[in-house]
Amino acid sequence: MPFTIESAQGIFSGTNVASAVPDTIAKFAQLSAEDQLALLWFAYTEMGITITPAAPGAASMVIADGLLAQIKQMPPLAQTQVMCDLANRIDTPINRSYASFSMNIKLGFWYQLGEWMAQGLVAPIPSGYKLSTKASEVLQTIRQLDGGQQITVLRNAVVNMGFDPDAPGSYAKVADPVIPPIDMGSRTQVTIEGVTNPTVLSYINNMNAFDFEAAVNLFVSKGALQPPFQKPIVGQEAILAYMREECPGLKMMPERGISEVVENDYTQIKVTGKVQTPWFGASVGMNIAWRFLLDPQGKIFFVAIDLLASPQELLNLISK
Ligand code: ECH
Repeated sequence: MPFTIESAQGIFSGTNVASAVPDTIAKFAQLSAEDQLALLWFAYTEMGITITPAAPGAASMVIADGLLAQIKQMPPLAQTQVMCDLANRIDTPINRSYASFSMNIKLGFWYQLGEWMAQGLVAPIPSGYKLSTKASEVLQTIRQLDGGQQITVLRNAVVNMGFDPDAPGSYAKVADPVIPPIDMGSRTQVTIEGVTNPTVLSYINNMNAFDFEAAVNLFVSKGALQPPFQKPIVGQEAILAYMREECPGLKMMPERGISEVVENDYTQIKVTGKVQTPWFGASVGMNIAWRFLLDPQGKIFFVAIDLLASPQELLNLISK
């Protein structure tokens, strides 16, 4: 085989990704639980953008309702303890339930706790809480990130909390309901300056219609999708499970791209543009690149999604 997933990861290697994000996440992970929670509170409230809890999965928030109700009726000290335990990722029944939630339910769970903290129904971060020097530095770094990078750090913190007895990164055990795709008549069609490849256009159009089966059928059976700062997810079945959890409600707005035939009649295509998450809608546009490698039959062998370092990177279509 001319390409392996490993070698495919190197296409368009001149793409500058937002490495400040994994760096910040690594520094954040070293802080105490108290500092982590306070820092998240400061970062979240300072961002000043509003969240739409009606994001996909909101309908299945009932899954978290029991846990939320349990926490709400606890005395304040016990509430603080639960939140610290979540951040400390120790083995408790609450932490195990939390870890079984899908990504959107974890986000919805913290969104609700945040609302209750603001209303004084759940123990807030003590007023006058002073961050350690290290935590202040991390908060300062977060302030300097762009909106898309900030919400990636926040999401990562939320996703990593709790106690998962299985391998980290295992997909949610409590499945989200499968969201029906948008009907054919109401689908949007994108255009991409410089790219007319039907597979790429079809990928974006299917993703925007939440038609994940159709999107996955564009991949070779052992194809791979690599999300930002993650390892590739390999095989159609795993990609479909991932998309069902992570992609409902995403809006993909590709802008421009470049397409080139490479060795053995494979085609590499880089597309840059923006993605919006249903949580923040149009108020946060993430600058991203898709780096596709298509086989000679036009099937997706590999696609990496990168969070770009800066808006200038949207114009970087250099082939190396
Ligand atoms: C409070 C204090 C105590 C501790 C905590 C708190 C609450 C925090 C809350 C945080 C909420 C954060 C949210 C973050 C949402 C982030 C969403 C992101 C989405 C990125 C998506 C991308 C998609 C890319 C992809 C493409 C593909 O083609 C294939 C698939 C895929 C404050 C109470 C914790 C409430 C809501 C970053 C980039 C384009 C790879 C998915």
